[in-house]
Amino acid sequence: MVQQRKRIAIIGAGPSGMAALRAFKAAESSGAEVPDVVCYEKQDDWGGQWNYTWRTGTDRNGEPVHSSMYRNLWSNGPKEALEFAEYTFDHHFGRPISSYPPREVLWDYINGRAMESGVKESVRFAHAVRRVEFDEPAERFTVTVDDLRRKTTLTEVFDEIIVATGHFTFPNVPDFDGIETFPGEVIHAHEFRGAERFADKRLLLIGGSYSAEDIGIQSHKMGARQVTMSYRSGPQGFAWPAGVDEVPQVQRFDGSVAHFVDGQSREFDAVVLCTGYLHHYPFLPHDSRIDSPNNLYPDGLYRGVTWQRNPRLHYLGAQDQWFTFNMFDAQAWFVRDVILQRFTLPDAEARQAHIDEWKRKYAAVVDDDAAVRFQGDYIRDLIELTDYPMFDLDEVVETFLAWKADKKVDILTYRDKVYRSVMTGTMAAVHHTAWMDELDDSRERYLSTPVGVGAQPPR
Ligand code: FAD
Ligand code: NA7
Repeated sequence: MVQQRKRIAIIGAGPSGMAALRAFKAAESSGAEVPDVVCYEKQDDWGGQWNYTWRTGTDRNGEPVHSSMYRNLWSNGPKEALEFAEYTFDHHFGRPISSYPPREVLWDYINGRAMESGVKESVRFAHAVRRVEFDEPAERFTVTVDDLRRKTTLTEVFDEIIVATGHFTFPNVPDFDGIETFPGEVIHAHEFRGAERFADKRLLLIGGSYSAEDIGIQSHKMGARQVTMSYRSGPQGFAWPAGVDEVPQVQRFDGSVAHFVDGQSREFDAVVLCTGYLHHYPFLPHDSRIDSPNNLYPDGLYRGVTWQRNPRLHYLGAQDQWFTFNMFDAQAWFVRDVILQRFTLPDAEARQAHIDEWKRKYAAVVDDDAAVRFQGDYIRDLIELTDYPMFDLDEVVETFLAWKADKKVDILTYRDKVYRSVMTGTMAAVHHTAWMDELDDSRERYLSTPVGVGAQPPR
């Protein structure tokens, strides 16, 4: 009897889905027999967060706009901390580039690797996955997908599913007393596309994490009159420039005035909710969906990827992220090896014991430094089980810690700093223009040497 080739569906072609495509291709190139892999991506192109759209709300097909990118998005961590171990920045660009590239340049990098792998033909673009159902006796999934171009609905059957849809798409929108009386614009960071509109405005950002920080300094860069960030748990504590500061939680709004829990009040022109995102997987039945806050070890996933209740279902990139692209690689290689049966999954009890052990380790994480180390250890654990090239994770951790220290020194200039690649040993180039003075984020401008501009030392 002819054995049917296994069929695998990857849902989403952002960096996580692209890592999965690359992982299967790497196995195939080394002579392994690999399953039939189909990747569904609802956009017309891959790259997820790094594939920009100007649209907000819904896209031209009426689908929720993917992830939460903005025009002036620059990497908020050093590229040396996200570099792929088997496709380096030096290899892609042919020369050293700076440590904090803008969005288009990072898209170029991940696109370059995926193009080199020749995996585009496995992606069905403009295909939105609507439903995934598991037939228990047959041990197979039926996937219902809308072809958004042809306006048809298809169902296909798969043996295993890899969910790679990201978790920074569906905004967490809490309610605040009286916010309906605020006369100005109220948006969530998900809808933010550029800070130019906040020039000369008094802006309130609610939230105390990356989005508040970055949209705050972008707005300062673009000439906001005043930027106020309101935190719930604790201040971010950076040495903010004049015109930017932090206050505690909003208690209520009264028209354009926000009152804070410490008794002070301020008037604002616009509000951006930087209150994070929800894990939301509308195409999955509830018992297969991650239900977790944004953290480093969402519950229910063996080794952070394989759904405990049904180990034929896998998630990539479901964690909060210090490490990104190289973590997605480690996860993708591991999931691939589970699917190829190079790694034998232990029974449910042993898997649960492993989950519990890592949850205990995570519970002992007390600060950001420990969190970075925890994620480094998590990645090491995965890579040790696969043939993904091991890299010096301790050194990447040190890069993260240096990045955090740079941010403490000056939140406006940290992106001018340079780091050494852990993969190649190459020192990054100093960018031709300081980040605060750079108003053009294009790849073309980034890779050019503008006339009259020499490489400047970091400020
Ligand atoms: P995504 O990039 O979100 O990609 C998911 C893909 O799945 C999308 O293409 C989407 O269209 C597709 N999809 C979703 N649902 C369906 C469906 N039902 N059917 C078909 N396709 C579907 N990381 C860094 O390393 N550096 C940074 O500077 C950085 N900055 C960030 C800034 C912001 C504002 C945000 C939100 C994130 C940032 N990140 C950063 C983290 C970023 O999420 C990761 O770098 C990376 O993009 C995650 O990849 P992903 O593939 O898991 O998800
Ligand atoms: P995060 O990192 O998940 O942070 C969400 C923030 O929103 C965090 O500071 C929360 O406060 C805050 N929050 C959530 N609910 C509320 C309410 N009700 N009131 C006040 N504040 C609230 O999301 P980000 O968007 O900043 O970053 C996501 C990714 O984008 C990240 O990976 C970056 O690379 C870019 P808390 O601290 O929990 O008290």
